[in-house]
Amino acid sequence: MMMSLNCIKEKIVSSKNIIISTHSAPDGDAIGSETALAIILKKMNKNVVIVNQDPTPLPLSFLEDHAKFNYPSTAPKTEEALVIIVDVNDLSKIGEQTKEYIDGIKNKDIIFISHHRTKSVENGCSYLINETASSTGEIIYSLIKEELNMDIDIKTAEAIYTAIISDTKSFRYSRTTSYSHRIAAELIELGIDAEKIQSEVFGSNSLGQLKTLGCMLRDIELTKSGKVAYVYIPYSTLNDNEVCAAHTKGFVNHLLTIKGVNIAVLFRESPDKSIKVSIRSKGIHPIEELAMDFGGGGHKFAATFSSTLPKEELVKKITSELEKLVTGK
Ligand SMILES: [Mn+2]
Repeated sequence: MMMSLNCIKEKIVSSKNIIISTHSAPDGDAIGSETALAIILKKMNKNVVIVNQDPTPLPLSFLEDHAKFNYPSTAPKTEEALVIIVDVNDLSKIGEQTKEYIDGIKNKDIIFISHHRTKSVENGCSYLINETASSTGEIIYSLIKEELNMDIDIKTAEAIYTAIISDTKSFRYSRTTSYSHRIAAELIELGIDAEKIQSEVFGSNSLGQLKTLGCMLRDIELTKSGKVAYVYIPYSTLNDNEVCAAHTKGFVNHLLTIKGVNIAVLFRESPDKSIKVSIRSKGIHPIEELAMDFGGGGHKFAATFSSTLPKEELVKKITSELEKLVTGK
């Protein structure tokens, strides 16, 4: 069932216990949205518990002062709750143990709040999906301001700002709108230190991360047209530099900065030998369908999937599909 912001408000008002969760390997939009929502719901005297499968990534650890993050094993159990899952719309993406934790709540309503397109809807779950929002943080802002009529304090403002800059890469991506900028302007007027948050989110690389990035940059290739850039990162590169997969997030965007390139693809080998494929498009050629054909998805111009095809076959298949797309041949 699709749901409006107003219906979510009613659910929140009539619930005492609220569980907040998000996708595994959470990013800035996920953690920022959870944090902002948790602060506001606490102010509304709700019992709020955030339950995440995975730890908060290091660059976002400053938000751990703003809200408490629990794992499924340590989160207090409850018999009855409203479950709000942000930045994702699929129970299979919140992590096995988190799903078990939620399954264990006897009486519950589950609401997904996200800006990711829904492929399927689950029975008994409600969805608020706004595909035009730059980030889930933007939807949370609307919920807080327009429906809950709550004031945004500094900590909430920092969390929302983190969510928006994370998903727009500091207002650079195509889904950034005047609304995104207006929200940011308001948050800055509230007194957040935007520069500090920017450097927390984007300036917290480890040495290993930069070395991994260096290896990747060295190996970039272009297709014949020069419009598709791609690169393969073997698992050994991550392992040698003591870097986990989450730390390569955003690497693919470097490929898009090559002049003339319209589509970038990062192939990253996982420990189990499968290959995670991240595709980014500058906003001319939609690539979501291709990712969906391989069982993945995302947004029109940014999508991912995993494949167990052998490396050579997969790279050839994807780059030639994309080459066809950009050359129209
Ligand atoms: Mn997001």
